[in-house]
Amino acid sequence: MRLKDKNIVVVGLGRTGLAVARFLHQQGARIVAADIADETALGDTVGKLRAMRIDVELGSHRSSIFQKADLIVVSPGVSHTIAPIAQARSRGVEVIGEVELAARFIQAPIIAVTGTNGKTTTTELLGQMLQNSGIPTFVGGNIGNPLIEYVSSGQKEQLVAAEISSFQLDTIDCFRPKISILLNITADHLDRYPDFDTYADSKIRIFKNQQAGDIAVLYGSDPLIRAKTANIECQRLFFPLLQANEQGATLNGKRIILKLDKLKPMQPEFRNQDILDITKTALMGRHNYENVCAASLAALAAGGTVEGIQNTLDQFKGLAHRLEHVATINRVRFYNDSKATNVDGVLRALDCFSKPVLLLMGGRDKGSNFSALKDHMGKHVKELIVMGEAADPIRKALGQLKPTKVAASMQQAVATAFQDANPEEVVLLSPGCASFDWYSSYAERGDDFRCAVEEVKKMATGRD
Ligand code: UMA
Repeated sequence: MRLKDKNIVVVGLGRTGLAVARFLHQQGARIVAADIADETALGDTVGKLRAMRIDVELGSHRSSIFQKADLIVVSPGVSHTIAPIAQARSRGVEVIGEVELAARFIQAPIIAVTGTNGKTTTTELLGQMLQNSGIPTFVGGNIGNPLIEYVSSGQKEQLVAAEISSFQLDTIDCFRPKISILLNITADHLDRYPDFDTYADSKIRIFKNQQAGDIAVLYGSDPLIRAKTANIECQRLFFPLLQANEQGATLNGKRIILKLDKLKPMQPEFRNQDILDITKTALMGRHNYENVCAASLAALAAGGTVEGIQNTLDQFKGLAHRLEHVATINRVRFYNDSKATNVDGVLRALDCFSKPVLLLMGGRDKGSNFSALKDHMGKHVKELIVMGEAADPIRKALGQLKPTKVAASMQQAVATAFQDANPEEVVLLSPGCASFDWYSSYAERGDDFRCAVEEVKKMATGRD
């Protein structure tokens, strides 16, 4: 792909947009960098762009900046359906996302991981399994470091393990992973997609360009995923297996049984029906064991060794903000699950606890159906504490089921929960919402929770 002297508009100037602009600048393109935010909101990004003599357009997306474009590259946070982009596309201008752009320059085979929940954990696990099998692997994508940064750096790893979101899949064209993973599809981002079907179809785009010889690792218990992938061209591996003629992995307690007798390439020492043991893993919950199955299958298909995979499972500590145990105070356990930004994430978290849970929810609503939590509220929750913009809709949907309190800050939510909790009970932040009402990211929200728990600890122990 030749970019020199091309007129390219980069839309959205977060981490992705800046990285795209840097890469295009390296390639000698003529760039306009656009964002609806103003200079103050974008911080030092604008200065960095101007230092490269890139034209910067802020405050709105004026149609005129797209008039002369040969190519438009959009960030994941920018919908490819907004009017000026749709108009440019209808005039024949090519519109792609950063993942598509990066993939055109990446020579190494790509293993792409998508799904509503569990993407980051699975991608991290996969990267470590391959590294521990002696295969140098770059890990990036929606996880936080755009793939285009890998291209710009000139790094050349043997494999690329990429977390890919539905937003990124919306703007692919030729992107073809050698191995794809689809972990699950449940309702999310319904503030951006018109309905669940459209969102699900975005996820299915991961298989769009896969061919015979490529591999798809699929969650086998979801009839929707089975139906939507029935006619894809590549080989399907399932977790769990439902039929005798299928290839994939089955979870049996804390053992994963691998059935891969028809799979190539494979390490010579791999024996069909080999078993992985997950007794030592720090990961909690069935959904995480499913993530382990998916990552293990993809790692094996990519040439990883059973030993490398097992070592990873024995050592993996889990990730911050995902069912992260942050403290136990007076025998009350505190968990930070700030990354649970949708209802399914909350369901999965609640399933991990047998003791009563004091559940902290809220944030910015993404069009979620909070009523889907009703059964789990009855089974697991002792008290609900709601906060942020979505406090009211959550309270209306669930408040009649269990004692419910409204908190004006994270600190107040944590202090209230601690006051109302008995020993052995669990205080769980699993918001079921985006964080952008009070915070810049789910990570900042999780950090705030951790600080609030620290405050409670100081008061409870009388120590500073
Ligand atoms: N903007 C416009 N026009 C618009 C809308 C937004 O100019 O119409 C601008 C905003 O003013 C802002 C910029 O776009 O300045 C933000 O773009 P961005 O959200 O794409 O920001 P990045 O920092 O590049 O982050 C993106 C991903 N963000 C989203 O998908 C919303 C990050 O995923 C990802 O880590 C990063 O690229 C690197 O690949 C975050 C995420 O929440 C973690 N992802 C969703 C999820 O996991 O559920 C999909």
